[in-house]
Amino acid sequence: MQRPLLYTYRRCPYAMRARMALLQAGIEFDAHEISLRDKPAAMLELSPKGTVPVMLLPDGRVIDESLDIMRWALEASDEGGWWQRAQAASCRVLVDINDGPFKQLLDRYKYPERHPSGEGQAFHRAEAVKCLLIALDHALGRQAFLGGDEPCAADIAIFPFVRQFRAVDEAWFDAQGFHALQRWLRGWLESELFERCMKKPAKAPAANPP
Ligand SMILES: N[C@@H](CCC(=O)N[C@@H](CS)C(=O)NCC(=O)O)C(=O)O
Repeated sequence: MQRPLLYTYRRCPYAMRARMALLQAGIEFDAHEISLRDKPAAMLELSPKGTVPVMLLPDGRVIDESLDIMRWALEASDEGGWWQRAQAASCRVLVDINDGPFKQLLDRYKYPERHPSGEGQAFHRAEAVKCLLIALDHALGRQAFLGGDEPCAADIAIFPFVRQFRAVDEAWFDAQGFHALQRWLRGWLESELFERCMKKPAKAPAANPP
């Protein structure tokens, strides 16, 4: 095996951030798109916890946390300083909030039917705004990206989750007046990096065409 193999799921925000980091670092990799309902035995053998992304390196090492994959990719090739800028305390705090409380609230907002007891969808949406989105909007009102004037790993670590949050109710999100956050989100949605990360793998030609 010459290239890393990434077990991935196209719409998973954790897998998106890993793919974006690999692409940004210019690392060629093979992607194995999985079904979350029917995970490949080979992937579970490498990482029994059963989450994507999982990356198998040519030397046999396995990395099965998205932030670790990002670090591995960007440390290997970080001419643009994407990993280094994301180590600022302000960026690390935002990524921690994103992966912790914000993700929990996002799940409750996105899948209210899975959390029938307790507070309702609007409550979790409002809490998610207080928990992360206001801080993001303030940070992005001062500078173009989370780590300064240039993009960094914190931007691509958080962007897929904000995208998912907006997708629950785009009209509501767009009416909230998060101008800086919306500008940043739009920039990433329209970026070449995101387009490449979402490209469906070309179907292999049939071995015996009809
Ligand atoms: N902490 C892990 C979380 C990854 C994760 O939870 N991925 C989800 C998909 S978005 C998953 O694989 N869930 C397992 C499942 O749905 O069975 C990481 O950062 O890589």
